[in-house]
Amino acid sequence: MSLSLVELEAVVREAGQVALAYFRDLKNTAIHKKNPRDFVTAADLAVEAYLQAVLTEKYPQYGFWGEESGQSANQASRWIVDPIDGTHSFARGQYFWSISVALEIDGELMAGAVYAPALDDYYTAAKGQGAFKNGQAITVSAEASLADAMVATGFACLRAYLTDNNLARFGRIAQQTTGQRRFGSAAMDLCLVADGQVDAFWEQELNLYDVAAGALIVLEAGGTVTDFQGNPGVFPKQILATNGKVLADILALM
Ligand code: 2AM
Ligand code: CA
Ligand code: CA
Ligand code: CA
Repeated sequence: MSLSLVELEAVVREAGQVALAYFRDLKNTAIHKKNPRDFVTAADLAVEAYLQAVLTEKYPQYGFWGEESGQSANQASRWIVDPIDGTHSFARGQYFWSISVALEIDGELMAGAVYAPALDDYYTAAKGQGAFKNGQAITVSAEASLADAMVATGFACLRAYLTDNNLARFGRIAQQTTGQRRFGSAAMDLCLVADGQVDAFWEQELNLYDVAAGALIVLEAGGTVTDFQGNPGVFPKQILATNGKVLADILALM
């Protein structure tokens, strides 16, 4: 079968139901630490197993790469999956976590879906076809003044041994902007840029499965995706997404 966005939505929404069953019963949901600051729950594993089984069955021509299970043989064209982005939030019963699914073919992002089951918000984009939230077209904000901007970041890199751990950068940008948020799910943060809810988002030390779907959604909503020097592209170790209008001012502070 060739890719159907309607089919993809049904699959990702069903994966959301798998996650919600655990989310509604957190007391009985097993949580392990992969390392002191990276958690995995029974829900992460169940959602990824579900997506791998269904996507591989429906689309045998594409390989699979998931955060928890790793990479299948075919990686030239592949699904890139983060079963739960924002596991720490999930495990605490908070609402900002998402399922992120991207389709990449020969290094090019072709489709992306980010679903926040606890909010029932479904974001999607396909290359050249625009970005959508719950079926409605979305675009980045029109905010052009950094002083009036609302920005979001994350601290996946907040490790004692990293000298560039985002705290100084956050301080610089926070002093020049009106609003700052830290939601805890990079995939969702990118969708908030795409939907104009924030004007920019940046984070360091992420992985492609955190940002692949969200980056395409930002681009299709008319935003920019660059590294911290402004080079266009999806660089998970240094990702900056903006509405385009505050890009230059943010870059000057990175
Ligand atoms: P996760 O919930 O899938 O692990 C929040 O700042 C972002 O950082 C989320 O996208 C989160 O994804 C990711 N993250 C959390 N712990 C991390 C770690 N130890 N290394 C890299 N990324 C991490
Ligand atoms: Ca993780
Ligand atoms: Ca993640
Ligand atoms: Ca994850």
